Amino acid sequence: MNTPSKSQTKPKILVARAIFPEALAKLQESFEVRSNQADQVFTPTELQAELAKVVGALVAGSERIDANALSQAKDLKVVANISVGYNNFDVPAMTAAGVMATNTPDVLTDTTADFGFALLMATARRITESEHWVRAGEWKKWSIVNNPLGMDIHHSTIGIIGMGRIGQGIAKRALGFGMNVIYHNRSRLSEADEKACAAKYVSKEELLRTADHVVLVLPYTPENHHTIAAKEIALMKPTATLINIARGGIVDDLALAQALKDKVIFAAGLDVFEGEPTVHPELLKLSNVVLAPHIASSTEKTRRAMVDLAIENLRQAIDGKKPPSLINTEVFKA
Ligand code: 8YV
Repeated sequence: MNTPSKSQTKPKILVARAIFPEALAKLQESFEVRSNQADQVFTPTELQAELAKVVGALVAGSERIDANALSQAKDLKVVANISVGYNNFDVPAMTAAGVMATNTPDVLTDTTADFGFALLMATARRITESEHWVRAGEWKKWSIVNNPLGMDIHHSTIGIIGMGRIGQGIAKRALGFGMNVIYHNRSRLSEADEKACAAKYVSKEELLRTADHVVLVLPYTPENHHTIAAKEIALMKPTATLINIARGGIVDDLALAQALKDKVIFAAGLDVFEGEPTVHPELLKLSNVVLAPHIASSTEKTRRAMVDLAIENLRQAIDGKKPPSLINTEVFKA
């Protein structure tokens, strides 16, 4: 960063959600920071007014960056997402406004793949349900056949929908459990990548029919809305589990709740929800679903790495350099 001299005024930036205090202090050395350490999510009107005052902003998935948010932002050069997924960005609107959009790929791949596996294990082996059983004093009812009986992970078939970096990370972990890996993706992987994951490409229908565990890791786009709804769940085995670490809206949560209630499938593990942080009340009533509050990337090390990468993107853009993870490359002019 070209640190401004004392006589120069520092560029103004917005940090729209609370970040680690040391990261904020570092930013304050180079920028005049409008921070939101109270972590109250801005309303669209507040966000629009905030963006009007700054040249750069650090945001998270809770901030929708669209034409409305950008309408007063005459000096804004960059919005850096602290997230790899960027369905909170209207990228064409950002490009039209000449605003660089950046995200945080790679730094969270392994942590998120670990979590996908953890959620799968918890769901298939009924770990949270078992904990409630213990806490409720039900253990005395233990018997060979009466305690929570789960589904096996090892040597079963895992079906991964969305085979990007995180999907491939999950596939590689599955190999350690002797699992058979099948996947479906917009485009087929290269032969080398398929080999590295020992993964077989199949249609979405075949995957749903044959997988013991279906894991969703695809990005949210309007075309992917309700990729998994009642019709798709009906194709799955009654012993199958469904894991969603992708985005809310990819699964029809009401249809899933109904299917779990009717035992159309065995169980589900969900880290993301339609309309989160609100969870569909029908899901909350069920014991055969493991619920997590969108924490797949949430380890201290990874969240710090995400914040650091987002800050690096912001700094480079404000300095007139190409940010390392620029999404709309056409906006950048050297
Ligand atoms: C973020 C995520 O924590 O990176 C992503 O796409 O879903 C999570 O890692 C979340 O989006 C907050 O911005």
